[in-house]
Amino acid sequence: MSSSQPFVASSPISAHRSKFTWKQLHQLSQSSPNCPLRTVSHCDLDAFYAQCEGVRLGIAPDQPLAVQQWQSLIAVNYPARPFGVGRHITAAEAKKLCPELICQHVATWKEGEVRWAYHEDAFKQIATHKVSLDPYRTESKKIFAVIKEQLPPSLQRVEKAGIDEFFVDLSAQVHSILLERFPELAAGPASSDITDLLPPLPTTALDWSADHLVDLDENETEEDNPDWDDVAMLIGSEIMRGVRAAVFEKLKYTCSAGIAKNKMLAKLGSGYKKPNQQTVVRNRAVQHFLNTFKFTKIRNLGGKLGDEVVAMFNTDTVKDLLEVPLEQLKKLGDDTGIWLHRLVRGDEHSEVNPRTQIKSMGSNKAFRPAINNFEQGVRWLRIFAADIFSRCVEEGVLENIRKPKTVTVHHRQGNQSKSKGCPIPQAKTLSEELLFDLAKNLLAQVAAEGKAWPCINLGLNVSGFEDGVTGNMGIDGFLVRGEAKAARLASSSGIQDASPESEPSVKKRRTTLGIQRFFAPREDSKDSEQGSKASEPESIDHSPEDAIHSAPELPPHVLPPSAQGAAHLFQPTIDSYFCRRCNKHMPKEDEIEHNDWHFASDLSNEFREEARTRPSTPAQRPAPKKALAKGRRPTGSSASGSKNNDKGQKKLAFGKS
Ligand code: TTP
Ligand code: CA
Ligand code: CA
Repeated sequence: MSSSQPFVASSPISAHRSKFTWKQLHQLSQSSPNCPLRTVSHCDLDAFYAQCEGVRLGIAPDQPLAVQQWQSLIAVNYPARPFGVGRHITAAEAKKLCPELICQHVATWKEGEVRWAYHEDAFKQIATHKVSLDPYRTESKKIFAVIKEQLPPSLQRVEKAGIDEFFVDLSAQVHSILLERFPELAAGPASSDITDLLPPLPTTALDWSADHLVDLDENETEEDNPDWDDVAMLIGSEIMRGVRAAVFEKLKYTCSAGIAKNKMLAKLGSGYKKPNQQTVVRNRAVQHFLNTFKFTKIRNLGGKLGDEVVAMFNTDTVKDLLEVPLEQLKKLGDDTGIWLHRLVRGDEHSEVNPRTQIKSMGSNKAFRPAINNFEQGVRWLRIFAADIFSRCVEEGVLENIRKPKTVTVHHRQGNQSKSKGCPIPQAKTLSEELLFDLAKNLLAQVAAEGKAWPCINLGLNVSGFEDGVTGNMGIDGFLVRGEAKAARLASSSGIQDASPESEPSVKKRRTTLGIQRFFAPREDSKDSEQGSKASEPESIDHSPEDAIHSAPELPPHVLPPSAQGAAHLFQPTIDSYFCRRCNKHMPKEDEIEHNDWHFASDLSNEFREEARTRPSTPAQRPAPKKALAKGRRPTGSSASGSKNNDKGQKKLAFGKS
């Protein structure tokens, strides 16, 4: 991984003027997603879990190595791949193909224990152990830190996009290097007109030697004069070579990178040549590059949306889709059609979002054989609580830096999924015991509704992470008051609300799903037992007792559709969030706040409704529809459905070897 310094300021000047303006150069410094000089990278670790195990155990990098979960392989290093070893075969089959293969089992939590460990016989213990991905999360954090260290603090924009991948918007740094290297750019425009074109660029030394370059589009030739966007890409590529070298030097991990004008292309680029390589998709090569792909390989087109497009237009190639007129694509819905029309042309402008904070975390376990009673369930909840709590500690809950707001138990019996959630009391410091108690109560509610056993999947999730409570009485203050009360009620009494009532609402929502069902968060990892993902809306229906009189005030962009204009105008991007309740797209970063708004406003509405219908004396009040136990009042929450079941198990294939 050598770094090149290909620019000489005094080099001959090309006769051709640039097609870019000073204004666009300025946009580059602002990391504007619409800047035509934009430079984005995606970086993905090679055979990540396998590298983690290799480094941890001091195994030579050329030794074939796979990571095993029960009988399956979940990561295979590059030396093992030529033997035909891959995720599709079992550990036993792999050993036959490659007798020297080392199969390292992932760490596991043993039922009843509160620490994970590497257990020798773990592969036999599917019934009593659960997988821990902690070791990989820890390495992921180290890698993230090294990447950030490598980039100038004031110019960096890094987004963690999965356990082993990152987006970096290199624009601002590229801008600063351009100005350093090219005095003609540093000098600024001769006139005050920022729409003037940039000076021609030096023709020498676009030295791409260390990179894999994607061939140019048909009507472009290498002899065509390069422009400043090519230089921007080259500088971006140099930066990424440095970043990758640092990750290797400090942590001994190799990764591959893609450099392009947007996230979608950068991501396709990082998978294009692996391992330990980087691919530059120059702007003039975009269509040529994209034409080689099936569109189902593009992020967000690998799932249901991709299937639907294939079925509708009878093709899975980008090339064929280019022929489909926009009007036809709009059969998928106007927004989706426009989005797709742009996407297959490489036109995508989602931001690299440096908010890398975890918004939710979950711990769950699929049971084969199923578990059959409450006590067994509770033993697993103890592990889940320990697992989640230790991760919460890393998030800074003890220092009150960040705190989750909600805890939810997910339960599956046959093909019936149920989720029950309650607020986490914010007044107390979060503890493992508290999480466990809340979880146990929630499971008790599930059990009390009957038909809970045998259970084939149980999970615990905390969500709605927010920065520590401050003095402001915005939504935080509102929720703190509401939650404290709700949690008191939840822990002191059984919580009602049988799923038959909540099921229809989920069904109804399902039928109204539009593009959002295609954008369900997808965790990079296949392991369905754990993983943190971007937050998802929790369906929480609190009782009137929990309600507060008025909904909180929020900035206009998180107001519901009836009250806002901004979200209406928002164009969906590869990363946008779709609110299924408002039927609107909005920037991903508004998701949490927006859902908080719904949460708060639901509480408020229910309170008002309750106040309106409440009989004047207690004696006149109707009995709870379904009380869990004698003397207990319905107070809680319920939601059911399978929305949390997208475990992102689908493999992303990018034509790797
Ligand atoms: P990937 O980045 O998809 O794959 P990889 O890093 O193993 O290999 P590559 O060099 O092709 O990028 O996934 C990252 C980790 O996530 C992977 O090491 C293990 C886990 N994972 C699974 O457990 N199951 C899966 O199906 C996939 C795709 C990933
Ligand atoms: Ca990877
Ligand atoms: Ca990955």
